[in-house]
Amino acid sequence: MKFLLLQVCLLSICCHCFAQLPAPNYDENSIPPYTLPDPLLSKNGKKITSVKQWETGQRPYIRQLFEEHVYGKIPGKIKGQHFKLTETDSNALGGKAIRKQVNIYFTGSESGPYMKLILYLPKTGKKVPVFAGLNFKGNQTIDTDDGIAMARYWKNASTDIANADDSRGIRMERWPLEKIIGRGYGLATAHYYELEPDHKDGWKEGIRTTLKDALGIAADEWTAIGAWSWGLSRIQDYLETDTRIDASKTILIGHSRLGKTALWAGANDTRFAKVIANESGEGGAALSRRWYGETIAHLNTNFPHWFNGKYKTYNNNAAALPVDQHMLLALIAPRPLYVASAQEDQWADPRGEYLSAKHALPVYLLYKLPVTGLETMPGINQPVGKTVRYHIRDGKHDVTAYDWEQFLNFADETK
Ligand code: GTR
Repeated sequence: MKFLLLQVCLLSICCHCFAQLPAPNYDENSIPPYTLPDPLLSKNGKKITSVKQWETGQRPYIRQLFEEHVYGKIPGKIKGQHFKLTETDSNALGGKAIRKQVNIYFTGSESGPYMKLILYLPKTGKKVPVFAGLNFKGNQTIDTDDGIAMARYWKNASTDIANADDSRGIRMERWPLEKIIGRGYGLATAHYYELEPDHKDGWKEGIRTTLKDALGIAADEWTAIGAWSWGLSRIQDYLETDTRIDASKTILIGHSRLGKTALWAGANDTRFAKVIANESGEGGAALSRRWYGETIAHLNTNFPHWFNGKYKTYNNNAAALPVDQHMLLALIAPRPLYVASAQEDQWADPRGEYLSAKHALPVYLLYKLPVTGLETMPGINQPVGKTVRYHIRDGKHDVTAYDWEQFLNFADETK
């Protein structure tokens, strides 16, 4: 009898597990039919037909739905925030660039929380547009130069390096500085851990705790993705003060979880002129209602700190969400948007990322912007689309030279 009870118990625990976390689906033919919410249908069932209706009513309403059901709140900046230039190297990258390192102090105090920003600029007389994005493993990983200040969290949850110096330059391929500079752009980046360490208890050390009183927001009212997004806006605050930079043209870029972050930051902060989400997947560009690859339940189980409490109620029930991710992409309109996928990154559902971009187009069309090219999903390595661009390249989940080549072309072509 006892044995039987134990078996029943184990079975129900297992069923519970499966109910929480189904195996990912990778079969197009097994995707149950779904209906996407219409970004242009108002709360009262009225069709939105003008930019004015979109900007004054529908856009704020949809942004608010994402805040409430998915990513949590986004506070503003703190009075007293200030910047301290800690280094200028006029001969960085073998003389090709200017490098600046800046501490962004989030409050009036230098003993309060801050973030280390690194900035590379071409040596031109003119103001330049800058690519801005967070990095995964610290500023010292984007170049081997030992003048780069070491990240405070160099040994983070996703870093298996034995000592700090071994991490120098390990992510150079993801940040092709010479190429970016050579094309006339700057690059600004900071380590995302400085805002909130990326694990379920990271909020206790991160700004959701350390800035709780200064921001007037409780830790559980927002999320790790919210905290990282907030940090991107603080980078933009700095860029606006630098006379060598054209901060009206900042191109926000993020990969994977930081691609989700870039989209949420771009949706909240319209100072970002363009947004690039590379392989941002579930909870990023990919449609949640399409049962393919990672699901909401996977996200919430593996990364409970990324999204808010309400989002957990949609585990295995994406149809109940009042939004889907094409509506997040629509919040970027009318600004140029790039959604990028990789063929071997099926976990992120490339087709779901493409469809999401396509279904955001009705909002771009309100602005009468050119949006052709996304009618059908393109083949491998064939970027398509004008204001909203999409590619799926060959290879795995990563940021490659191919991706950057397309992003730079996109930045040039969508001035
Ligand atoms: C994965 C996660 C994805 C994506 C990725 C990343 O484990 O399931 O949603 O964000 O991490 O950030 O590299």
